[in-house]
Amino acid sequence: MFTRRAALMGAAVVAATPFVVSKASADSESMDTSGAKPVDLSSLPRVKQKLAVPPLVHEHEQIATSGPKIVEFEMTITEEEIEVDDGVFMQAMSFNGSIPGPMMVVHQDDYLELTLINPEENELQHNIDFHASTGALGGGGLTLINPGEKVTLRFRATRPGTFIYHCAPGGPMIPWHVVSGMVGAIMVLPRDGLRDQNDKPISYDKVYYVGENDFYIPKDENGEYKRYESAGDGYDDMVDVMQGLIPTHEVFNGRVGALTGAGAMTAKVGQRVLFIHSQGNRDTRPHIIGGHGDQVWELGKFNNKPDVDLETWFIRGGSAGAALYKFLQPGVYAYVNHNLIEAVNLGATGHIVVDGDWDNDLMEQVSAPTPI
Ligand SMILES: [Cu+2]
Repeated sequence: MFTRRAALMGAAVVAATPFVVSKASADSESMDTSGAKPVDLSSLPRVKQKLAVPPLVHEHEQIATSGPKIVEFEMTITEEEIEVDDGVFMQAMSFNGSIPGPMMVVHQDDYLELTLINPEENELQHNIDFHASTGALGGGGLTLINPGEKVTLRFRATRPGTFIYHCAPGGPMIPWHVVSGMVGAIMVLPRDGLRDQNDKPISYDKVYYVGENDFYIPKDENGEYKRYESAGDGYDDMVDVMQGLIPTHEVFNGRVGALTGAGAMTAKVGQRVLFIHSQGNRDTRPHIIGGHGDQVWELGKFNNKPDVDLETWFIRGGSAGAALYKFLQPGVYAYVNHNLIEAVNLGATGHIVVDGDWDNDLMEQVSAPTPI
């Protein structure tokens, strides 16, 4: 039968971007699991969870108060131009309209059930690869959808930790979609909550999700950043920049300065804040200037004991880590990628504004600057 889907899979989605489908062959990335035994989950409770826009994270229990359930999420894929820095634009792709995509939180042994929507007005095929899931390219082989389609995937969250998810529609589409913004993260909490280095229960007062992205925005012959009509229109130029492996921008939450000023993170002295940090493509090294990581799950996986008292931690490209810090002094803390060129010149800087009383025992200016 010649369906609309078959037409889209086999031919160009849009005449202007014929490379899109010819390189992202649906056949090689899709998987048929129709012969598998059915599983009966009808006895499990279902919860619909609304997502928050990063750096915020949706409401959740740290310790599960009931048994495993099916947690339903819905995300819509967007293809739209964003402003990465003042006057610098990129044809971005994103999960649910934010870069990074929203953080999803479940408990170990819950089932995460995602409905992914690719609206008619989009031009490209997309899917989702959950690093927290098992099989079928992390779900990528079961979720490839054309514009005008939606798909629902369910997986059991068997391993606790923070994990990224990203679009991976095949071949050279994979890095292109990822560096165009299609990365997010999930946190699978142990059912009885987090534990510190001594195996004692530990909790957080606040949680923030910082998603770091490397962008590769082409310039014209005069050195000015270029703008394009659509993502496909800028594809060839962007690949040229990508092949050099030097990003033009390295940003937190989609834009230079997204987490400063009105977008700054906040805390109070005495509060424990959990920072989840993801990077889908490139290594990075978060650091809180003037603070520490009290407990850091650098690899993001909660079955490993956290490291303690860290100054800087390492997030491998393709992973998400978690750092817990109890703020002890008020002030404006810079949260940076401690490759300082990337932090200051390329954009990877955020702020945490912390209220409270200064502690002279921890630090005091013994004498103010004065002429020698
Ligand atoms: Cu995509």
